[in-house]
Amino acid sequence: MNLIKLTQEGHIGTISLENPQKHNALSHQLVAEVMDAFRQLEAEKARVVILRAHKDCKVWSAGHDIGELPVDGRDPLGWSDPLRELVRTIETFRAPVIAMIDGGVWGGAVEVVLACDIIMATPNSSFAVTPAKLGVPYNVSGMMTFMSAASLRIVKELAFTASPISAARAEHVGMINHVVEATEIEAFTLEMASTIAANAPLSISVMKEQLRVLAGAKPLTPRGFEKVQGLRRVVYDSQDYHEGIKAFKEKRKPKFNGT
Ligand code: LCV
Repeated sequence: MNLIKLTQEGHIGTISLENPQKHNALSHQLVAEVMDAFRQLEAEKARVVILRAHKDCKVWSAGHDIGELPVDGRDPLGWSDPLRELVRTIETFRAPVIAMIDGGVWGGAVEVVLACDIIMATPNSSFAVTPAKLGVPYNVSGMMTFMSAASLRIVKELAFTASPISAARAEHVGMINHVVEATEIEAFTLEMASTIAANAPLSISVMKEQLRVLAGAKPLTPRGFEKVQGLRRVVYDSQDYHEGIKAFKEKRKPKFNGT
């Protein structure tokens, strides 16, 4: 493991993203290491996991590794995409996962954070949902993660503007649990983790799974799902999708023309 750090103290595991050169972009390799860390913590019967990044990072995670987004007509966010696998790993991990945020969270990394059970952030943290900035057609379960975390109106503002919102605004709208000064956030998070770890793990585990199943119980007909998938294909086959990725790689603003 060289892109993350895994530590465990008693029943509390901590996974820290440690790839500042790439702003902790959620590459196949980084996600594979995080998922391996979760497997180890599962085996160690950890009762709480803290998911954080290295100290004093300006960017907690830059989201999906844009260099790994397919441009050959494949769904960029299909079932086996690393971002999708990481979100499912967090959601189904049998113990609570606490996201401890300091810095900017971008794109799919916002969904990873929202898939966590409890979120703390420092005042200078921000959250930007970026599909519209890149021309990416976000996927159905991903949109459900957002809908479970904020009101539809807030999700639409985040998705349509692709602009970052502050930790204070995110807390105000109930998207995150606490805003805590950078000097105190580690102790604050550890204290909450210790409280949870001292409670009954089986009871907490079943409540986490109940809430996941209930939150995901949405009426979506096969015809409705196939319609959405068809619309998404139009997007990831579009010139705009290719332009969004090309513009990022060429470090310039994209020029979208709606085709
Ligand atoms: C690969 C990167 C990345 C990156 N991938 O530093 O949600 S969806 O649908 O959009 C989904 C598909 C998704 O999650 O897409 C990714 C969404 N992420 C973003 O839009 C954030 C893209 N990154 C940035 O806007 C900037 O890097 C921020 C603002 C995060 C930091 O800006 P800063 O000026 O501090 P650089 O941009 O210079 O980045 C440093 C290096 O990290 C690479 C970037 O290409 C650069 O590499 P080089 O040094 O080789 O040029 N990098 C940053 N983000 N998501 N690589």
